[in-house]
Amino acid sequence: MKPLIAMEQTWRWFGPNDPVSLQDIKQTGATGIVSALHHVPHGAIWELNELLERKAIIEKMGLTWSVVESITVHESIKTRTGNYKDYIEKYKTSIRNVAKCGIPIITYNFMPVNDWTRTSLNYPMTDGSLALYFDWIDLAVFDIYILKRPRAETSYPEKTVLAAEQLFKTYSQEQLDAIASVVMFGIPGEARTTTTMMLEKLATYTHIDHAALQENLCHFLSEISPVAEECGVKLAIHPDDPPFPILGLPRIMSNLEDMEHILQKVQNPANGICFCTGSLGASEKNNLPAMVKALGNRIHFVHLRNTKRDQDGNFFEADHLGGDSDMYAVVKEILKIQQEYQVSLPFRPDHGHQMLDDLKKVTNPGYSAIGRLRGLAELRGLELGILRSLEEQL
Ligand code: DNO
Repeated sequence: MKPLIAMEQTWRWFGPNDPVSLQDIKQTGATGIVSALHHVPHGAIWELNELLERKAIIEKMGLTWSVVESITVHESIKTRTGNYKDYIEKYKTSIRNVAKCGIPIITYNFMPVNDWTRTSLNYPMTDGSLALYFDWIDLAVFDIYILKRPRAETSYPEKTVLAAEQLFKTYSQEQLDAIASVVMFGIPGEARTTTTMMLEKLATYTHIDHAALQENLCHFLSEISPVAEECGVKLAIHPDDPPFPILGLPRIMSNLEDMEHILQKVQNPANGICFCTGSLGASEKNNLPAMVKALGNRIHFVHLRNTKRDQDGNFFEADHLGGDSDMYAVVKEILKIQQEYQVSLPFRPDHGHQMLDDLKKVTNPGYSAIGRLRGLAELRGLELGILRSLEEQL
């Protein structure tokens, strides 16, 4: 009997400055690398020579550059203002250059202003490890008292506004600065933002609602999907993290409906999803195994991670097999899709706790080695168990 198709095990590497080296990654057992040219400013073309240079470094270690994550979408494209047409053309050139290197998948996101958002990067777990955490009251403190976004308090329930007012009074300037730098953290190796820059960017969305942002995304996709298809690259949009509106911004990639909307509007096989269980799982409304089933072969890349919510919607990043999402059921659905469509999807263990020796090191938040290694090891075992039992049923 032919063995069933397993997922491709990949690992995110932020490039030569990543404290986790390619040699370290070799020892995790991952074979694929997820990487990006983080030093290239948002909107600029990813030049072929730079891509080839990065690819050579990865291959020298016997690894494969399997996924590009991410080519950031310039804010002008998201707001469809200014030089957006130019930026779309540049994006197309970058896609073509990625294709020339033989990298088959590009991940990106369409989150306005900020990439992923948390309020703490070292939230203590009972076992002494540290996790990433999102707290509504701290977000409101940032929004109302640090950023001072006009009418920010109207974005929160009264209870949260009152709690934020109390909490703000107890915070030192140092603590406030820390919250601000966490909320605006962004991606390692990319330009940092300031509250002034953030306020300016937020203002550009004043007249962009959910429908308008959706339309801007569909326009962008209708332009780039044919290029991706022609050169054999699959696109994978990353969901909103967290999957609900924050800072008064519209969010358009937070649930199945959002995903089906773009797949339906831009019917091109290159147009697909990065299924991030950690992002989507932070909303109790999302039924992840059902989403995987519904999306089928439109899932092009997978991030496996778990979150644990409280009754107010705050959440911390849990162990990969812990938390609110049923990882067994999700992985099983993904494996079924793989057999149905005869594909092996790349997945990466997304984020991990800072733990053991990594607690003494400077690490990229969420991306220390040991926590992710624990996640990868557990997921690998889970996958093997599911595959074996599926094989037995045949
Ligand atoms: C966070 C990541 C995101 C993701 C981008 C994809 O750790 O999952 O930063 O890479 O949003 O575009």
